[in-house]
Amino acid sequence: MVLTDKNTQRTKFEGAWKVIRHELLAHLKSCGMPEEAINWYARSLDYNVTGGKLNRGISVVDTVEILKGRPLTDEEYLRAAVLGWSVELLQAFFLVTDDAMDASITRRGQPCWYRVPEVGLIAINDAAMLEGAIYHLLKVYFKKETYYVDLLELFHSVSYQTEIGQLIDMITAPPDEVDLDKFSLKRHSLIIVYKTAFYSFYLPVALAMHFCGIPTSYVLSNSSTPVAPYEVAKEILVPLGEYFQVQDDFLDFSGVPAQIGKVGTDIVDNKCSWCINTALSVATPEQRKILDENYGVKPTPEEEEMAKRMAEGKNGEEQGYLGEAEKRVKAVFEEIGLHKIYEEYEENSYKKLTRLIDGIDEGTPGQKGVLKKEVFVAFLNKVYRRQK
Ligand code: GPP
Ligand code: MG
Ligand code: MG
Ligand code: MG
Repeated sequence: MVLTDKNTQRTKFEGAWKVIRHELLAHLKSCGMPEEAINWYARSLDYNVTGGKLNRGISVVDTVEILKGRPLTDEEYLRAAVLGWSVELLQAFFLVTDDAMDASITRRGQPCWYRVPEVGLIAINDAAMLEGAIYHLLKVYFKKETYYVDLLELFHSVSYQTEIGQLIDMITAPPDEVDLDKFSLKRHSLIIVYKTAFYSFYLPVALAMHFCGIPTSYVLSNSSTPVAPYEVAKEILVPLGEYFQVQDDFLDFSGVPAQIGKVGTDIVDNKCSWCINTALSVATPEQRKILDENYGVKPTPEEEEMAKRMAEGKNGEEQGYLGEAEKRVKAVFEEIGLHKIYEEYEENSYKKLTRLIDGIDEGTPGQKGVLKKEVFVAFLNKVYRRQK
């Protein structure tokens, strides 16, 4: 039952993409661009925007429906979906560039865009165009709205926050200078709040709130103290986003490519991930020595070649090819019981987030135009115990 609902939702959301894709390509045509440019852009959009889980995008539409408390008209649905697809375009922009920066091999079960032979460095421009598409769509669909500037400002500030987060993610993981003393769970938390939480969690909900006309401050019918709903949303969605990125870090270690659609690179890339920080906090001196000697160690050229061949072959259900150093790090992660520690983390996060959500005041039952717990419950249930 729930599954059918989810599939129907996805199909409907993908239906809106057809309209949006057509709009973007028609715009290029109207600029007099040659056929080959239009075909290139179409291929980049098809390769990079669709095919993911679409959680962020669909959440915008879901949140709008919850806040309005009724099904949307066709026109409302399309406009809410434009905001949802704009989040997916932002995500595509980040992923194309992130994969190049992380030297990743596959994404969503296919080679990363920059690794497609005829693409290479053009991926940088393709990524910028994926971002540019957002602002074109906002102009076409929202220019006349009083909240147009709020949408622009939100996309700009959240993008900037994510880029700041990506910067600290990258510079905490220099490829030629592995120093595990530089890592800490505090640094990790700062990285993931900035690089993931704002754009993946706060952005979709804040967009939906603007779309529904929720003001920056209101007074509930059962109290005289003003509420700042965007701040309330942030206080829940930022820790929810942190939990989501810890899951991403854990899946990078524990997931197989067929499950997560990508080959994990955090160990080889010397990333300040939840896994290494947790391992460091409990490692014995012997285990610490193994981590010091093997974390962030690049595979040999032969190992790298094997890893790429395996990723592109039919071996998706397998673990993927691991270099010797990476294998040794993973063995320590297993030894310290990382799976068990993660399970406990996951249960504690769920409890903590549920408590935060329970603390939201919705005013008197049925009060319209205010934040609702259901927005956050729906989000939490989407990510709780996720396997991809
Ligand atoms: C996730 O990091 C964070 C992003 C994809 C944001 C990137 C931001 C930019 C400004 C480029 P990750 O590297 O762990 O993601 P994944 O595991 O999916 O590669
Ligand atoms: Mg990455
Ligand atoms: Mg990254
Ligand atoms: Mg990751």
